[in-house]
Amino acid sequence: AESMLLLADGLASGALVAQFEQLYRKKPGLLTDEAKKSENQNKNRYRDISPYDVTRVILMGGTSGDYINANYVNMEIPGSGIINRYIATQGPLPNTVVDFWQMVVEAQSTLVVMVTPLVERGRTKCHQYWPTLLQTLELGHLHVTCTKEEVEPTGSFVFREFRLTNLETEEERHISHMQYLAWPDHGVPDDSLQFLGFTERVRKARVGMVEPTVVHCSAGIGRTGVLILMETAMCLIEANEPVYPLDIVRAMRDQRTMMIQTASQYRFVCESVHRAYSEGIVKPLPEFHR
Ligand code: PTR
Ligand code: PTR
Repeated sequence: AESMLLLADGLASGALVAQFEQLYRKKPGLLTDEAKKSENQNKNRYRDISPYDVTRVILMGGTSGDYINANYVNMEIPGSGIINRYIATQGPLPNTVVDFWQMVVEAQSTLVVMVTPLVERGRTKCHQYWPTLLQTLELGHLHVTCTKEEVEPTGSFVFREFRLTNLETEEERHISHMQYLAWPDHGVPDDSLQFLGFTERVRKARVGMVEPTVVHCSAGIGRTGVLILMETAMCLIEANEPVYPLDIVRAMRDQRTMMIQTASQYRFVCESVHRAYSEGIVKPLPEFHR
C-alpha cells in the first residue's frame, strides 16, 4: 500500500520517469561478443540489440551454431517462493525461424507471448513463423500445425494453439500463442484496461508453470519489457509485496539489455500498475495477508 502511494507521488511529480532516465540501459561490464561474431550477425534483427553472453539462450541443436538473439530473464517474487521464468527474444527473421522453434522445444516452453503485429506502417516487424489455421509448417524434423485461432471481440488480441511434432524424437507438444496487436513499437498500447486484461490472461495461463514463457516483440526489449514488468507487478501485488518499478527494470536490464525502451512506455506501465491496484483489478491473495 505504501509503495503504491510512492508510485502515485512519483508519477505526479515526474520523479519516477526522471529516475528511469538515469538508469543504465545496458548493465556495465556485460559482454555481447557472441552476437558480434561474423557468423551470427545475420541472426540479429537489429544491429544495436545484442543479447548479453552470460544470460543468452544457448541452442544445443541450432541450425548453424548455438546462437540465437534471446536471453533468460528470471523474475523473483519475494515472499511467495515464485520465480517467473521467461525467455525474452526478438521477433524471428526468415533465417531464424527454425532456431526459434528449436529454442521452444529445448526450453520445453508451452507458451509464447507476442507483443507486436507482424507489420506496422508498412514495415515488417516480425516474420510470420507459424502456419495459418489448420495448416502445417514443415521445418526439417519439426512440424508446426495451427489447431486453433481465436480473435478477441475487441480485435486487440489473438489466441492460437499449435501442435509441435518432433519427427526425430516422435514427441508431440502443445503450445499456446497469445498475440497482442494494438501496440506499435516505441509506443504504448492503445488502451490500458485491454493491456491489463491481456497481461492477466498471460498470467493465468502461467500459474504453476516452471518452464520459461517465450516473450517477443520486434527487438525483444521495449514491449517485451513492459509486459514482463506488468506481470511481475501483478504477482507482487498478489503476494502483498511492495512494487518498486525501477528495481524491476534494473532486474530485467541485468538479464537483457534495454528492457523497456522509452520513458512513455515506463510511465504507461507504472500508471497501469497503479490502476490495477487502486481499481482492485489485482488484489492481495488471502494467504499473503499480514
Ligand atoms: N534499432 C532499432 C530502433 O531503435 O528502432 C531497434 C529497436 C526496434 C528497438 C524496435 C526497440 C524496438 O521495439 P520493441 O523491442 O518493442 O520491438
Ligand atoms: N497485513 C496487512 C493487513 O492485512 O492488515 C495488510 C498489508 C500488508 C498492508 C502489507 C500493507 C502492506 O504493505 P505493502 O503493500 O506496502 O507491502
